[in-house]
Amino acid sequence: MAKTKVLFGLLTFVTIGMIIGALLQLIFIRRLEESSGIPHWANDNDADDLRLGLVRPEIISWSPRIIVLHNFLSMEECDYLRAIARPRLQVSTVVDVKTGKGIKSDVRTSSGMFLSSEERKYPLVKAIEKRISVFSQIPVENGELIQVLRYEKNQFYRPHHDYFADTFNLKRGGQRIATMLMYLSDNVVGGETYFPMAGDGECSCGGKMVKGMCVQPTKGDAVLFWSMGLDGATDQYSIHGGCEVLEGEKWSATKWMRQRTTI
Ligand code: PD2
Ligand code: ZN
Repeated sequence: MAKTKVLFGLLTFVTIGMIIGALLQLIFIRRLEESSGIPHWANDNDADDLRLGLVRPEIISWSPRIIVLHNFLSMEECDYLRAIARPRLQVSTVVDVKTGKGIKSDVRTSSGMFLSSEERKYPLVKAIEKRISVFSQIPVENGELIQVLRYEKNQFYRPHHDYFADTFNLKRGGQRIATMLMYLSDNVVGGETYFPMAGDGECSCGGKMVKGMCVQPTKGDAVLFWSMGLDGATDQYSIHGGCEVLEGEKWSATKWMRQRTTI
């Protein structure tokens, strides 16, 4: 009986010792994580919306100012935007400098649609708009409605500026300051976004070697570029185009941002 009691006591002692040891180890690991700077963003809705820790910014040019934001959208966000856009696509237009209205043109041969102001309130769209606003440091209200574009084989968007050359479009919201161009599809050959005045190298644009910088349309990545310089004047160097798609379908989503609120 005495032996059993001793054995039981020993077992209890060892078990309690093991539990305390495990707890001490957990505290130690937690402290180590905290000191290494790895943040604890689990269950943080803001961090989820901003994809903190997932988005990787890469500055590719200061003049014109261009930043590639790798992993900016999740695959689900890309698929969602494509799904709501597909049934509503129409032949894309460009702004007529005389009237400020949209007109069909062979400068741009894609199809596109705009999300509605009602769709801006959908949680997924809201999260994307908030992310665009934080990474660009431009208020959500200054953003135009998101445009989704589809380029099929041989379609392109000739080099142009996103800032307005007409006065009509300046009335609501002022000039366009910056553009966030998000890529929604993979497996595209060609379809690069091309900046002829950036860098002093060469790149492949729709299969042709050109002077400037080209950004590959990688699903989930985004390119943020500025139509105005740090001096507040429109930046002619921000000229850019969508290279010809050689294989596959390129889908992109554009958010243009203005000097003032558009709402
Ligand atoms: O979709 C593109 O690649 C593209 C290229 C240049 C879109 C725009 N500009 C635009 O929407 O302004
Ligand atoms: Zn453009």
